[in-house]
Amino acid sequence: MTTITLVQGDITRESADAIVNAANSSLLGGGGVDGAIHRRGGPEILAECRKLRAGHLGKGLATGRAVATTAGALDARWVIHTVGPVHSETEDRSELLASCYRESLRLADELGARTVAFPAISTGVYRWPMDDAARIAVETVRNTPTAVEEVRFVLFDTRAHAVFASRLG
Ligand code: AR6
Repeated sequence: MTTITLVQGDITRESADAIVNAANSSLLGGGGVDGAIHRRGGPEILAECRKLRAGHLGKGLATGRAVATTAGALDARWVIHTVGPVHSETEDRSELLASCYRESLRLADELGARTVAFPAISTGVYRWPMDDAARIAVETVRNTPTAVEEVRFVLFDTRAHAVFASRLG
C-alpha cells in the first residue's frame, strides 16, 4: 500500500529517498523548482545531468520520461528528473503529465526508493491549471502499482496545498 501525504513548503528542504524535479528536456537547469533543486543540491547534480546529455540522452529527455541522478547536497539519495508537458488549450496532453508520475515511480522502484517527494509538475512555467494537475497527479499515483511506501506531494503555497487536499479528499 502506498500512502499519499501532502506538505506545504519548499521541496528542497524535504528528506526523502528520491526528490522529483520538474525539469525541462535539456536537463541543464532552469527556473522554478528546477532552479531551486540545482541551487540547493549543488553542482554535482548538473555534472551528472551533463554526463547523461553526453551519453544516451544526447537529444535530451523527452516529455513524460524520467531519469535519476545523485541528489548532491539535498537530504535524499536521488533526484528523479522528469519533463512535464506545457499546458495546451487546443491539445489534450494529460497522458504526458500522467506519464511523468508513472515513469518517476517506475524509476523509483528500480532504484529501491521507498519515499518519493513530488512537486506539482507543469503547474508553474508550463501553466497547467492546478486543479486539473492535482486530479491527474492523485489519480495516476493511486492507479500505479509501486513498492514506494510514501508518495509526498510538496506544494509550494497554501492554494496549491488546498487544491491537492480537496482532490485527495
Ligand atoms: N518547492 C516546491 N514547489 C516549488 C518550488 C519549490 N522550491 N519552486 C516552485 N515550486 P515550475 P513546470 C512549484 O515552474 O511548470 C523550469 O524552468 C511552483 O509553484 O518549477 O513543470 C524548468 O527548467 C509550481 O506549482 O515547473 C522547466 O523549463 C510547481 O512547483 C519549466 O520550469 C511547478 O512549477 C518546468 O515548468
